[in-house]
Amino acid sequence: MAQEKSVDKAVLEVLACCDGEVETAFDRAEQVKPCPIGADGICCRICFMGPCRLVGKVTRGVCGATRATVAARNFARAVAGGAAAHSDHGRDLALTLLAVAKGEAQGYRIRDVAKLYMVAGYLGVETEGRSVNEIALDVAEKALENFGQQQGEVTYISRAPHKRQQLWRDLGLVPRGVDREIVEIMHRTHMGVDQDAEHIMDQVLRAALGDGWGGSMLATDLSDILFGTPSPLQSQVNLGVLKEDEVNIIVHGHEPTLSEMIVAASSDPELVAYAQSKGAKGINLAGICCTANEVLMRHGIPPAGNFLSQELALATGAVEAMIVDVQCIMQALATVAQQYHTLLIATSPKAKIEGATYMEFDEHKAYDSAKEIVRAAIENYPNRKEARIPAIRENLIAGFSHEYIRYMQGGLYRGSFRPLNDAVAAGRIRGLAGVVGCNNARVTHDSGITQVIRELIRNDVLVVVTGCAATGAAKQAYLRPEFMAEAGPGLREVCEAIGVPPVLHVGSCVDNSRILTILTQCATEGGLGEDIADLPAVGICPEYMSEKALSIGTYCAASGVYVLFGVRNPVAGSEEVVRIMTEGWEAKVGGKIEFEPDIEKLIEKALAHIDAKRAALGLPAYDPTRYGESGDRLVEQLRSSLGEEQAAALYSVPELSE
Ligand code: SF4
Ligand code: MSK
Repeated sequence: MAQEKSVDKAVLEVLACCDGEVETAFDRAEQVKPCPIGADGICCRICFMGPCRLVGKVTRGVCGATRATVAARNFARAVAGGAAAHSDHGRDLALTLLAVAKGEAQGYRIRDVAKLYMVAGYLGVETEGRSVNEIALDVAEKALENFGQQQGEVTYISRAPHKRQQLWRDLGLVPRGVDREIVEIMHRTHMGVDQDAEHIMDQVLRAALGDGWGGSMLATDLSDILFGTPSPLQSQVNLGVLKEDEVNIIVHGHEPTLSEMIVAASSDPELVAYAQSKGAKGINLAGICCTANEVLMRHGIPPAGNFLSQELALATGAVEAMIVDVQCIMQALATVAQQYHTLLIATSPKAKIEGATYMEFDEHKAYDSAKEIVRAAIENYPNRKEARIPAIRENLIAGFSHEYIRYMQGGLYRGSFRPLNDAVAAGRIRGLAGVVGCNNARVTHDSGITQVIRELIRNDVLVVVTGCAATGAAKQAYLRPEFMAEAGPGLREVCEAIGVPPVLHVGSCVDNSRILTILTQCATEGGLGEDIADLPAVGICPEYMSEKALSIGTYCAASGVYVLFGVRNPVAGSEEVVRIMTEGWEAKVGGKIEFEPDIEKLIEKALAHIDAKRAALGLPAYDPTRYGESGDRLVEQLRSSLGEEQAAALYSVPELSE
């Protein structure tokens, strides 16, 4: 039974250990049955004549709304929620950059000046003869304008391939301002406004584009400017990164503004000495969810787990403080924390949590706030009782920003996407896939994520990962270079030549915007068409749970990508909306969204799409026997001469010291 809950051994160990002692999302998923009408998207509760449940013979609500209108409105509001979350995150980073530029943000500085110049170029900010702070101030203000702008175009639309920009303009899909499109969804889906499902879904495309090419892309860029653009580094993952003899602090949520300061404070000599005075050997920092990805990508701080591990981390009894900000924080955490000694510290003025200790994080005195929070964690160390940390952790390599992916294909002066495009064109790499998104307690934890990645790699598909999917992959050792031994022969050759794993961790959920940049660079490099929709590429979200995942899927589809979701179809109750998102969007924008809960079928569909795109480009059909001479030979020779274990050791990441 427990076996079906997760494929993560550490999760299973803690679940077995705390069975009957603590209630988790795994238990509640069994107790709370989803309402099938709501799950299919055909329950309308937009006005108070409802809720109207359009099932069986009931095809219209009290106002006459059809299933298509209701399903489209429900989907639209979910995307608006997701786009708002990403975009508010981006806005907060712009406000932090503004405060840094004015010298009002204690502890922060501009870490990547080269990226600041690049972003200034995108935003039309003059750089000649100006100081870094003057440029940063204008960049922050231009970024903020993109959120509140009422007319015109979100600036980063100009970073898409020309053909795509033109298509969006012709279709009237270019977002005017990030916030405006979200507000317009809320207005249009109010009772008695937009009643045409396709017209509602057009606005969904426009608002989601404002997320992907607006809020999220700005969030990524501004984070890189403030905290550094990631490049490859080693770390570890899973609950075994918690330490018996140190003060364990977990950062959980999304925005790097807070976690960056916690990283700095946790190595402050004064606080380390304070931890030692309480009997601990030091301060050990780990992450959960996307905050984990932010601090992993830039500092190598290990993720303790992904979304469904959050309660279990506390159930180890070894966590002195879990520091949370916004998004994906389960309300049950406060109850779990109270069962152990953990201090759950809420920090965002946007997110008060009943049962948590509230310590507001003020970016204007960020370092002082962070030190105060870390001090509270240290003071809790003597309260720890029994710790049950599973001895399970895995090594990984992360930090593949799109800048680094370009750099690794030719260095600083000759970096390009030419080698990748050539490998795809020749059939050495069959295609490209982004495997992203959450965990969902309705399906076996990490199972869909790992099955999809494993099969794609075996079929010579290069995979990039973000969010909780990246953590799920890392826990199964997929982010180690030796995982290339599992790859198909052609992909293995490429990974050996460049020296990278076949699964590249590109960041957090907002960093799905890095995938848009990678796809744009592949599309404009030459040899694979001239638009994102021409590429043999797919986006897959096997275990989605959040509204943000729907926004990400929608902006990818609007950008020309075939997107497959696992779990279940949230608009299944309306054939018309299903048709709009599939054939309709494919004809209109070249991308589409399909929901396929059967993971084997999902993989088949992904590979069939990649092959169809290869054929449309006139590329040779994928042939797994054609390549792999160098890679195969090397690995096979090593295996036969040294034995499996020693051969694997040659590819392995050296063990990290404690
Ligand atoms: Fe029912 Fe129409 Fe009101 Fe929706 S908007 S709850 S369908 S009456
Ligand atoms: S944290 S949005 S569960 S990926 Fe970004 Fe993970 Fe999904 Fe939250």
